[in-house]
Amino acid sequence: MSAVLYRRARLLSVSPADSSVSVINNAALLLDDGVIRFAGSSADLPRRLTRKLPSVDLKQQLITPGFIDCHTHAVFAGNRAHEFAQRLAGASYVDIAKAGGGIQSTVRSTAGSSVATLVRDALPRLLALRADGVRGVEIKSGYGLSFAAEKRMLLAASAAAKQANLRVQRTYLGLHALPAECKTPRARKAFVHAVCGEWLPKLHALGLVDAIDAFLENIGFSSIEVRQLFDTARRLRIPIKLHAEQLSNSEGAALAAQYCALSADHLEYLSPRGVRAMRAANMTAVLLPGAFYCLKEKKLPPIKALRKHRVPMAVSTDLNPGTSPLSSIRLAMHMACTFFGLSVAEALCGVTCHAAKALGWSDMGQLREGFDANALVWAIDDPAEIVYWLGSLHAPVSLSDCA
Ligand code: DI6
Ligand code: FE
Repeated sequence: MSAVLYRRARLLSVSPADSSVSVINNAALLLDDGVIRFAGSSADLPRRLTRKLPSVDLKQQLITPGFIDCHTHAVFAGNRAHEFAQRLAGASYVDIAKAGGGIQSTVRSTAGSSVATLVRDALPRLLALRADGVRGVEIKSGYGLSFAAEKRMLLAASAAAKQANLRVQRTYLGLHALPAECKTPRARKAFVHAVCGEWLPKLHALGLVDAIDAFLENIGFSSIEVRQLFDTARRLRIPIKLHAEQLSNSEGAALAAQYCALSADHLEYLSPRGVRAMRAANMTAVLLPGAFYCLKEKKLPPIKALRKHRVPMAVSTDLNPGTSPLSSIRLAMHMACTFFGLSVAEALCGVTCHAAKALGWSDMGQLREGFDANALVWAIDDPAEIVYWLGSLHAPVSLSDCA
């Protein structure tokens, strides 16, 4: 790929330090080999950089960084439309899970699926995210629950993301649910031991694990169990994430902070202590309004406290077959604003610079020199329109497609 200069653009500049955004008018972008070499006001563009370069007139269109969906379970087989009907008839997520549905239902359809089937099923979801502006995605395993099936999920995550032309972080969600056959305390212990002592080191050695995650919850795993996973991850230097405080407060965010985790995610029941611990550990709070909405949750994540303590807030779809069958990052942003009270600027930072931080990616999510060049072009006037329109109207196009 050779260098191209894009002229007469309006650049969306996001500021991770204070979650603000601004627009640089009459700006230029110089891209070379997938990397931004210059982004800023045309007046500041060094002449020596642009000599003899092909250039494209963007006619003052708005350019933003490619979005990052930093929490998804996009690889799975089957769906849970029948549970949606049950929930409409009054059953709760926890009732359904206790009756063997929920995550177990997706495990039954996913665990026996081949990599090819998992890729085929995941691809349309990833392409839907891409059409909405996503250029980087995190994908979790967690519906396999055996070494072989989790391995297939992680392989499918790599392959599907590649086919959808998305950068990917593959997260081994080792402690998501207990296999149905583990009925005794002893079997439970053996499962946790296998995940932490055997499978994680083996999957890591195969180069399939970019991060790990667990579901710390009454209906999930205890802090003692989650600690075992975190201890192995720390020993292997694998970045840590946690589903924390989604349905109740277990002080999971504070536990994750002890391990300097990248993020704690969901957080509706996050305590003041959890907020302070996240700040002290420089963690990102990942907000998942799609799950909040589908579960008809009433408790809001403590946005004001997160803001006050300057904990960066990322926004993501949580794309999964149970609690958030949502494949639009823009709808997730809209919900984060309407339900959680985020500002437009916070929502835009939430899918760019803060989402990058939630994944430990230091070269994506901003239009800056040295950063990933996967930028988006929007046929809109006001950046607020990115969040405001509902549905597929005004979808962005890739900057690299503008010739
Ligand atoms: N929390 C969630 O929202 C997803 N996993 C989790 O730990 C839901 C997964 C599912 O219901 O299939
Ligand atoms: Fe999740």
